[in-house]
Amino acid sequence: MTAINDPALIEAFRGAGHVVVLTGAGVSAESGIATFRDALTGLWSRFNAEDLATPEAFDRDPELVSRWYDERRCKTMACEPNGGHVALARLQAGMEAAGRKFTLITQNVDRLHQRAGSRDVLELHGTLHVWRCVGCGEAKLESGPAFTEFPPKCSCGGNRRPGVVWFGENLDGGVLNAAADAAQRADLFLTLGTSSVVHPAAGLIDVALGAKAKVVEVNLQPTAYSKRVTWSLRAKTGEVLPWLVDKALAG
Ligand code: BV8
Ligand code: ZN
Repeated sequence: MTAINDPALIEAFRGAGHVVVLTGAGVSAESGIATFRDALTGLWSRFNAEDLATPEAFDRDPELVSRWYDERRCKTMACEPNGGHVALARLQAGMEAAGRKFTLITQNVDRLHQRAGSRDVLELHGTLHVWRCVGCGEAKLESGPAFTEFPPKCSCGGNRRPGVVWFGENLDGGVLNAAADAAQRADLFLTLGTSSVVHPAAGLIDVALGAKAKVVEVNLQPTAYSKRVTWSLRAKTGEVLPWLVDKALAG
């Protein structure tokens, strides 16, 4: 545990030529979006996230799985970005205005970072807001109300699935390479609101550590990386990030 006002932490922010950020579901928690492992409440509580978030689950019961994802899509649209999302967008704008580099990598599928103003976000696990046909591959942004049929159908007759990466599916190679490249080049790497158990996303922290970046973790619970990072803060990202970004961008 490190006191948040460690001057070396603020110095690391101010001196970083390239800041890289990895976010997880904890960053969206203060917007009212259940974290991935708490996502199954109410009628979904009898399921385990990992059991629904697989291609096998969709093949077995496309109606059930598409209902869960469309419910999450609609819930996300009703939520707002929180102070943590806004702070990260401010950090990107401030660093890029000063000619410094910034990369945001997210495991989240809710697009709250983009709604807060973050640009060029690397979405490792895709998004709830794009659905594609398993038949012809047509992909479309879905920003309307809940679907009326489950699974939603494509004009070709194929079933449409959420544009997320399920367990057992490969991540988009281009996105993963860009994320690994950024982690390799980071002077300062922030890992925010993630239990750091899902791979290859969590492996990006190893890449940053291996490349001798300074690493800051902000997470309510300790993780397998908490003892290996430079600073590990047990705090809410929505509370800590606005303060940290103010300090980082001042002076
Ligand atoms: C793949 C989309 C090749 C769907 C998701 C190596 C080692 C071990 C396992 C593997 C490995 N390589 C591959 C695997 C298997 C698997 C995996 O990692 N399994 C885990 C469970 C062990 N990985 C894969 O299958 C990946 N594919 O590697 O392809 C391959 C191919 C075939 C066979 C093998 C390999 C694909 C993984 C992508 C899965 N899709 N999402 C959907 O969303 O439904 S992952 C899902 O988990 C979400 O995206 C989520 O973001 C992500 C990670 O979870 P977190 O974001 O960390 O969320 P979580 O709830 O866990 O934690 C939140 C944290 O926030 C908590 O610690 C909490 O304390 C904290 N918190 C809460 N509130 C706050 C807060 N912190 C701060 N402030 C707050 N306010
Ligand atoms: Zn189709």
